[in-house]
Amino acid sequence: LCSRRDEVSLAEEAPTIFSKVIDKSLPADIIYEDEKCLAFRDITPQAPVHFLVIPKVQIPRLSAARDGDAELLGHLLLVAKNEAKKEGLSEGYRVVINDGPHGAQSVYHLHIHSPGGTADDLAPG
Ligand code: IU
Repeated sequence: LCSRRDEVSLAEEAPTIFSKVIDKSLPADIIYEDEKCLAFRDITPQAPVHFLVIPKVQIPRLSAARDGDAELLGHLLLVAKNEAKKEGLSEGYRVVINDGPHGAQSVYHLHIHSPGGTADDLAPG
């Protein structure tokens, strides 16, 4: 038996606040939605434009992703770049995934950060 349950702690597998964004029980500024994912504005933006792209299935963190998630992960990246274009980030932006305690991950539902704006806002860190 090899389920995701074997690979991550129960704490990490628990539903997060993002499950409530997905089921619409928590209001969020959703900028894109399809059958596989959602994009919404970060509640504490770190740049003039800062949105998150999340899968509707709860993969807790990137390190819990499996080979079978390849198509979904690629889809999330393409949604990030499509939304960045819609947001007018023609000069560029960052695409960031925080993984685990040493990666400063705070919400254990995989998410891609796409912050963008002026170069000053995008200093490394
Ligand atoms: P992290 O990569 O897990 O550290 O990022 C979590 C992000 O989720 C962080 O930027 C928060 O501001 C953001 N967020 C949110 O947009 N809405 C929420 O209700 C919560 C966190 I809780």
